[in-house]
Amino acid sequence: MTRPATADPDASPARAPDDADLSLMLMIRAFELKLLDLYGRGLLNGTTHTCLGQEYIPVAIEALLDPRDHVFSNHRGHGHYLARFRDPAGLLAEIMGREGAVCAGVGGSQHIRRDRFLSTGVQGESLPVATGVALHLKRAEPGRLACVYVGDGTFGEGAVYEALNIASLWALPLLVVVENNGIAQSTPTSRHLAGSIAGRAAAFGIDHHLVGTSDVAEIRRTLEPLVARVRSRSTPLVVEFVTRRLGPHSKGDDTRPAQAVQALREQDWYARCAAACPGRFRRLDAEARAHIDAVAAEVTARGQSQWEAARWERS
Ligand SMILES: Cc1ncc(C[n+]2csc(CCOP(=O)(O)OP(=O)(O)O)c2C)c(N)n1
Repeated sequence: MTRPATADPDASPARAPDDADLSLMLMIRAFELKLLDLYGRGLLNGTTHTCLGQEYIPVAIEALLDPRDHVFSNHRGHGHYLARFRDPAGLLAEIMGREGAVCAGVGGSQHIRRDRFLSTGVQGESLPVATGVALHLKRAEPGRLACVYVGDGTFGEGAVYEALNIASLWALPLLVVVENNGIAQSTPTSRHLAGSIAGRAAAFGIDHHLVGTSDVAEIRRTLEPLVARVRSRSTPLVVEFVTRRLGPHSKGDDTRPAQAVQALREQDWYARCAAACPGRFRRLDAEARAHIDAVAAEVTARGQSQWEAARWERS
């Protein structure tokens, strides 16, 4: 689906999530803002892509998954990781290369492996890998699925189509979550995607569902039976979220006019939830920020992580 970057697809009346979901969304938001702050103060090395504006997607999806399902994430994957493990200290230590890092600091922001979670910064790489894992799950663990998060821009990668072809042909339990934020780095979706994501799924005979709301309860209600079908029938499904990237692509590289970004901010789930339940929102937001401030202070004070090659080779 192509659309102007400023369209407001989230027309549903503002309803705030329950405390647990809202706290998790706010924790992810606070984490991402803290990364930009640390980066701005010269305390973070390398690169990092925040999911500001998209936090509700993994929060909604993760509740539909089982810990034994596999999750494949991408370069914009902090929210995917935090929704699964709720471990901001381990992730921040990983990004900062400090003791206690999830992958001893060798993966950084984009390349994380933990249990059945794997992220990569190589666009399109996770689709074929997730498809292979879905084949394994179909044979060895029926009822389990592989969930892969992918951006609209990554639909320009040929590997995506090889994976969709095989997933459909072999009826594999693959859940493809497309985070269509209307832009890929600096190129609007309307200028890089011919046709639509739905049309591309249809070309492979794969069901497609479009989500235009950021209401996590509504998203789950709609997706629950569809995800159950991926498990029971072992068939792939593409779920496309119409969402918004509020931050730059990585740090200081936003090419969009300031008014366009401002328009997106006005449609953000954060603003909607704040308006829907101001008192509860303020309390939970303050708690989330205080939690992440404390995590950042504690992790920043840790020593450098040590990479023990032997330990990783054995695992
Ligand atoms: C194979 C490959 N090509 C190019 C890049 C550089 N790159 C990183 S993110 C990105 C844009 C991805 O856009 P999209 O899939 O829409 O995800 P978004 O950043 O919008 O979340 C590009 C081109 C890369 N990491 N890997």
